[in-house]
Amino acid sequence: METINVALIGQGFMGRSHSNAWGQVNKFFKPPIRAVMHTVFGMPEEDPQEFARNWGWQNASSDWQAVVRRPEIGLVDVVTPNYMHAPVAIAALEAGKHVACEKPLAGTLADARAMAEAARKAKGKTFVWFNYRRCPAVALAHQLVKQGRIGEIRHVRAVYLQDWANESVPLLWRFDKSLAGSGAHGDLNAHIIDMTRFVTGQEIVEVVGAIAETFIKKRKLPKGPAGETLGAGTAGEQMGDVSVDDTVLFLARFSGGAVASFEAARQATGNQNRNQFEINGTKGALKFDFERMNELQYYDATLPRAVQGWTTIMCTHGPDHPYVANWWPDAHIIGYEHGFVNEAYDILRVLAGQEPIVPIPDFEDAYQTQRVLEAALISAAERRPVRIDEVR
Ligand code: SOE
Repeated sequence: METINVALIGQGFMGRSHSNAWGQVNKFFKPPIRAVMHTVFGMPEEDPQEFARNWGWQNASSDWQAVVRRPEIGLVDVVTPNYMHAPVAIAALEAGKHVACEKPLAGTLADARAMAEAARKAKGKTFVWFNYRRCPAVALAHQLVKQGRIGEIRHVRAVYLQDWANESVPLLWRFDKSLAGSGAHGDLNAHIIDMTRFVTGQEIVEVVGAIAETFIKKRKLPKGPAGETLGAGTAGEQMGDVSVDDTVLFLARFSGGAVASFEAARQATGNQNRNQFEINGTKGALKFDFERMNELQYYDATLPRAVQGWTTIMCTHGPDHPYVANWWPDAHIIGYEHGFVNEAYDILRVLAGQEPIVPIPDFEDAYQTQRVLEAALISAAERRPVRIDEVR
C-alpha cells in the first residue's frame, strides 16, 4: 500500500482538528494512499514533543524550514496563523512538496497572490481546507443546484456569526493585522464566500458596498503564547491596540445575476457558530445552518402551492449523501471534526490521481475568494462599489 509522509506545520485549534483527521482517515476511508503522521512543527514554547506524543506524530521539530525540506516528507499541511501561510507554503512548494493550507489562503491579497503564483510554477499539488464544503448537507446543496432543482438563482444570503470575542479575550493573533490580515472578515466571510461560490457554481463579480467595524479597540496583552483556542489565553495587565475588524458586512453580485449579502461577526451575541446560507431560486430554495449541520432545508416551489413547504432533509443516508457511508448508519449524525477527515480523504484521493468526492479548492481557486475579501475591504474603506476585475 502506497503511503505519504505528512508534516503538520503549526499546532493550536486547527493543529488538533488536522491531527485528528490524519489519524482517522486511514481507519474510516481506506484511502488509495495511506497518510503517515510523520512530523509536527511547533514553537518551542508550544512543546511540540508533547503535542506529537498526544496526537500520534512520529517526530516533533521547532525548525519548520528544515521540516519542509526533508526528502521523506511528501505533503506539508499548514495550520499556522495567517501571516505564516505564504512563507511556509512557498518554501514547501519550492522543495517539491504537495501543500495543504488552512483557510483563508493568506492574511493579505499580496501573500495570496504569491502563493497562487508559486503553485502555478510548482510540481506539487495544492489544497485549501475550506472544511464546510465537506458537510454532506452542503455537498447535497451543491448537487441540487447543479441538477437545476431550484432553477435560476435570484438571492444568496449568508452569515457566519460567532460571539466569543468579548472584552475578556486577550489580544490573540486573530486581532493583530500584522498576523491575521483581517479579523472576522478573513476568518469567517472567507468560509461563506467559498461555500456560496461552491454551492451556486458562480463567481462573485462585484462588491456593491461594505461596512467594517471594530467595537473593542483595545484588549489586554496575553501572558505567554497567545492561546489559539477561541476565547482562551491568559490576559496580562497591559493593553494593546486591536488592528482588525470585529465585523464586516457586504452586498455583492454573482456572475449569474443573483444579488447577495454577506455578514461575518465575532460579537453577534446569541450566535455561537452560526454559519448559515439561504439561496432562493425560481423553482425552489435551500437553507443550511452549521449549528444543525446534518440537515438541509429544501423548498420545492414546483409542487402545488397547497403543499409547498420547507422540508428538513437529514443528510446521513449512505449512498445518497457523500462521505456518510464511511461513518455511521442513517441519522447517527456526524460533527465538526468529520468534515476535516472527509477532506483528508479527498486530498489523498487527488494525490492518487483520483477525483475528490467534493471539489477541493487549490491555491488558484482560494485566490478568487481572497480577491472578494480584498474587494470588500476596499469597498468599506473607500465607501464605493468595487468590481472584482479591479482586484488582482
Ligand atoms: C474561529 O473563528 C474559527 O475557528 C475559524 O477560524 C474557523 O475557520 C471556523 O470554522 C470556526 O471558527
